[in-house]
Amino acid sequence: MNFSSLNKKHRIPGKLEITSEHGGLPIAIITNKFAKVLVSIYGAHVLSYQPKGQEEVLWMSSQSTFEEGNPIRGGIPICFPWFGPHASDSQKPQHGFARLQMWKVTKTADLPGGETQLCLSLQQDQKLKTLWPYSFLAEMIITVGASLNVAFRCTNTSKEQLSYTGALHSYFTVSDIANIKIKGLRGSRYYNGIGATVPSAQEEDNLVIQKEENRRYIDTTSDCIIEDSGLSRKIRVGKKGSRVTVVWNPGAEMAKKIADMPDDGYKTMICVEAVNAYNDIVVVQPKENRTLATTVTVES
Ligand code: TA6
Repeated sequence: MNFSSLNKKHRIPGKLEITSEHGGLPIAIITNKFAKVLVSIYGAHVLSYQPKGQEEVLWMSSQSTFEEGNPIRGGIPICFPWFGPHASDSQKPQHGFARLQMWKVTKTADLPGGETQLCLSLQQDQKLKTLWPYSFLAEMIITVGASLNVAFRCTNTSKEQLSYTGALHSYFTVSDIANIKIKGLRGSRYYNGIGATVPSAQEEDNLVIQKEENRRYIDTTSDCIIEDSGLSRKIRVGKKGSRVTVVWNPGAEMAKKIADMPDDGYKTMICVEAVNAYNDIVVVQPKENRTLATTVTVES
């Protein structure tokens, strides 16, 4: 990776630099009047979001490897073109291949309101064709303003209809899992875990996390709010282009089995994910596109 030519083409003085951190992976550092955001070009993966004067919002594992070939544990991974294990071939990577690819920087912009934007892209090549036969253009548009907006757009560049599942699998940092309430899911039906086939309904206003949770809420487009009494803050997680929300915390036992997560890592993280899966599989006709986006805002 030639950092100096990438920088020459795309840097925005005082606002966006592309540098090498985290084991040599190219990282875009965005700093503006709103926030500081780090984005790994590998995986088109937002690593860190720190609004001005605030604590870090995203959780990142201290044991993440930051090596090509491995997914990054934390931040905002993109799952595409499938969510979870591949439906018929367990040899194919969990959550698809997009988070395991080096993306291309296509554009950076200093927007009129002072927001900073970074656009990345990924296209089919011979290697990816063996994993997924469709021709596509995937784009990640990251906008740093009063909120962090991450938009994933997939354009069908093949001659036939394509379909996929996916997610913006956001990890949020919390003071302690015991201090949080998640609002916004009351009345929604969810599959409780990967294998569940009959949905349960959430009666409570607040979801509290007391054990491993892997809830897959269907038919919901609402914002979720993570209320953290320990940090006296609320994180609002909005989304577009998704009717499924997943809330995941591995709990104590599962966390021990996740190689790139500290044993006690589960205590300070919660995933609230904007998902396309189950009854929300994306179908795209040739030359058309679909966008999945999440917006993260810190509220006091
Ligand atoms: O979205 C929740 C989930 O699908 C869980 O089942 C869990 O496996 C998690 O994602 C993390 O997956 P990963 O492949 O990143 O370890």
